[in-house]
Amino acid sequence: MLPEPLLAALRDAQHVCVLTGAGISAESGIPTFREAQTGLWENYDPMDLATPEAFLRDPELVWRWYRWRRDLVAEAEPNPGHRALAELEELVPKLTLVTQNVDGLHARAGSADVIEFHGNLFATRCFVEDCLVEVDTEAEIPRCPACGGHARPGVVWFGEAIPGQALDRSFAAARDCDVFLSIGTSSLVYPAAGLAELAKNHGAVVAEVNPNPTGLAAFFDHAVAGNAGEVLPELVSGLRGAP
Ligand code: BV8
Repeated sequence: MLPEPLLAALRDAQHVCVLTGAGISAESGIPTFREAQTGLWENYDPMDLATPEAFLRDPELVWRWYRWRRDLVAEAEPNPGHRALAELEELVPKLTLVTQNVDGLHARAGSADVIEFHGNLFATRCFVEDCLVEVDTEAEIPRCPACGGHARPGVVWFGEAIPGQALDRSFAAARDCDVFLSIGTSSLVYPAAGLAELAKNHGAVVAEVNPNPTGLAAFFDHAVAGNAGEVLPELVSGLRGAP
């Protein structure tokens, strides 16, 4: 399933940059961002709930949504796709892993240095001061212990800036890498979706792994149609020289 030229480029690469999206966590049982929300949330559009406006309008509803997602993720386990990326760190001279996901599964799979481009579901920040806070998130509307203002999930909402260090490190890696792998993302959300083009413009071989070819499929040098949980272990075996 894996094109030999892609494996050859990976074998020669000094620096591989990987961008993951919700698709890599789909095989852990976590609904992707755009597929129909299940159960209680089928009447809500995630694109609306993941905004500061939604939080200001109805913080209790937004917290219920995030608590539901935290519970979902707490029950989930990393899958072979996450674990293959953790192994990939040992097989290439330098690997930069950027994830749009907020579920923390890459770290739980053993990836050492994950750039969380959109924050983390289990972090909590003060909505007023924007500092990290420890709060009782079972409260209907958690409050900042310092200022008493609303506490909010430590994720990046639509219309909010990507954390500066994550942005800088990800763009530097896209410019510097020899191979860029875009895995399990619809490539619809910017600036994350712009990383592949930046990599290609700086000479990288770019590939996507997705069972459903995205709108960028024709742009990629290789569009591997398959599930991350199957393709990535095969990629690792190919690099290990296993048949
Ligand atoms: C920004 C965290 C500027 C929250 C997320 C108006 C105002 C401001 C900005 C904008 C605007 N209009 C447009 C924008 C830009 C906007 C944007 O891109 N909008 C899109 C929708 C057009 N971007 C932003 O707002 C960003 N910020 O631009 O700031 C700025 C600058 C300075 C100062 C102030 C502002 C911030 C975007 C971050 C939003 N937060 N998440 C939360 O999770 O609750 S994004 C959200 O979408 C998730 O993080 C998700 O990861 C991400 C992308 O989705 P995907 O991961 O791709 O998931 P999706 O479901 O779409 O696709 C899954 C794919 O997996 C599918 O292709 C499927 O086929 C595949 N798949 C399924 N199974 C498998 C699989 N693949 C492999 N294996 C499988 N088994």
